[in-house]
Amino acid sequence: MSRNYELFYWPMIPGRGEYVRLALEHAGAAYVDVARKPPEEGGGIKNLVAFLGAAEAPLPFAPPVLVDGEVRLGQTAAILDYLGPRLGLTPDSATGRSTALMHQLTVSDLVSEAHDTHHPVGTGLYYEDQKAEALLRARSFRDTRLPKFAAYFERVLEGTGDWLDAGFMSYADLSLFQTLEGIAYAFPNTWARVSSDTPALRAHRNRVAALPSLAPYFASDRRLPFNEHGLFRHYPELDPA
Ligand SMILES: N[C@@H](CCC(=O)N[C@@H](CS)C(=O)NCC(=O)O)C(=O)O
Repeated sequence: MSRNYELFYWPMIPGRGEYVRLALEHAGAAYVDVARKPPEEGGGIKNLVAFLGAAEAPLPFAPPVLVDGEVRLGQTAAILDYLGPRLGLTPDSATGRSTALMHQLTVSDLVSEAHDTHHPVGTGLYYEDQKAEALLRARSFRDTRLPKFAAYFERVLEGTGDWLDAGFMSYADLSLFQTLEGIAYAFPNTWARVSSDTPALRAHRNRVAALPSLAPYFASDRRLPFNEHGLFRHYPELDPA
């Protein structure tokens, strides 16, 4: 826990970097958020892009990237699977570790589907240039996909109790929380409907929100508020009453 992890992520964007930060912050791990440092100290977007482009194996595809000494990892789920045992955020057993990863990957699928509501055609295009498709995609997310994911996690929690894996809070619990926060921000009307049918999920979100380990982080400027540059964006037309 005393090592200095390095996290590389877009400095002002509330995106997948948040998932890694939550795990590090919960554990009280020492880490440097490299891109948030001043450019002359190696921070900023230019340095981040140069870091990502450096041909060093293993070469991660996209941020977030975690560096721990010789270890250099991309892919949020792989990073969390690596950090889990080191931060006490996965059970010791192989089954427990795989279960956490399974839940994380399902959360990642939900995150991608939420993202695709505002960028259904191309991530490199403006939202305004794919608005017609976004309206269609968001309808399917609201009516079918989000209720299906929510009902699934509700069923899991009905079976396990407080956490996704019975009796053990893992990084996947933190990730589910972050995702529900994002969805409640982006789709407040839809979330009000969906969450009224999923009391265990509502309670889970409140349980993570109240963790004393995260209180200093939530009160700090390290915690980025959601905005229309991140994964979860609030466009009222995508979330009718
Ligand atoms: N599956 C990857 C996705 C990584 C990803 O899409 N990162 C975004 C920021 S949240 C990015 O910068 N992508 C650049 C790109 O895909 O070109 C993960 O879970 O980490």
